[in-house]
Amino acid sequence: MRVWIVFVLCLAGHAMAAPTEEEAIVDELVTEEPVVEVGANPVQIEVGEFDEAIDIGEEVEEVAAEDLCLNYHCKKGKVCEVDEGNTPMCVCQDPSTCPPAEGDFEHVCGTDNKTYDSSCHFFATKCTLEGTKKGHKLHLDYVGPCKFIEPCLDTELNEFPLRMRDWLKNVLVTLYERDQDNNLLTEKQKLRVKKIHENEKRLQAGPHSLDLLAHDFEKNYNMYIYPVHWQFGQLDQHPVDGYLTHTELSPLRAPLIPMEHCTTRFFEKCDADDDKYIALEEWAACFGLKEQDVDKDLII
Ligand SMILES: *[C@@H]1O[C@H](CO)[C@@H](O)[C@H](O)[C@H]1NC(C)=O
Ligand SMILES: [Ca+2]
Ligand SMILES: [Ca+2]
Repeated sequence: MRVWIVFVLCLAGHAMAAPTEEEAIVDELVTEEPVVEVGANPVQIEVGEFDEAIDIGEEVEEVAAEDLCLNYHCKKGKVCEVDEGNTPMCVCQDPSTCPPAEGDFEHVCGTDNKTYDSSCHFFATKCTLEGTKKGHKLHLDYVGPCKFIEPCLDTELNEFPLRMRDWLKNVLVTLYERDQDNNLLTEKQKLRVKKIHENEKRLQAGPHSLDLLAHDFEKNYNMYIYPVHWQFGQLDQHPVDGYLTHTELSPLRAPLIPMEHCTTRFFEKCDADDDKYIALEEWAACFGLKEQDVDKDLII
């Protein structure tokens, strides 16, 4: 079973903070409760929600004839059907067969700035547009209904990586602290995070002034190298190739946009060569890492 990670972004005071004790639950998915609470801070974010969007291919496994669809996986927006020749295949899901949304929190906003009832409705609709230019350009933009998002000013854009970097470091340290039986981190990862954890000069989680964050980055630069790589590795999964597609970036980007109006601009700028992929080198540069510190081996 997939492990779902609920991160909490506490954005009060315009600061990204690490998850607090009760709020960040790392758990197997056992409930179907609303996972994204928009409105009151802190906002819970279900990072697992969007990785279904990833094309996992249409793989066939040996199954008993009676249920050929049982182990036949279709990407989100498609469902399995058996054709006349008894061959299972993935076909577009009819959006009307999606479970009805239980509230606004299930709504998603597409890059067409249209609100869809749920991510199921979104992907089913996207599937019907497959092969068209419109379908190719349509992505899930963010969670929640479409809304007006303030333009991101240049000064704000420059502040964004400072807070994001600090937040990544805190997420990782928090995972480490709760890792006793969950095995969220591999032994190798734990060793690396242990060093950050033991750093006495480490800034505690919580809102910090931008000056302090900038100062800390300069002073404790080495401490930030691993968290930036780690996050890239978390996202670069389908496939693991050193590049992030829009879909791979979605688990991070989609919940962040409604709260952080510079998110879109930040990730657009990250793709420095504008090829629609964020390469590890581009990602690292976005977070202020030096070229010589980009290391593919840190990810595995
Ligand atoms: C997107 O839709 C929202 C809500 O309908 C609207 O307020 C906003 O201005 C739109 N944004 C763009 C970029 O058109
Ligand atoms: Ca990839
Ligand atoms: Ca690129």
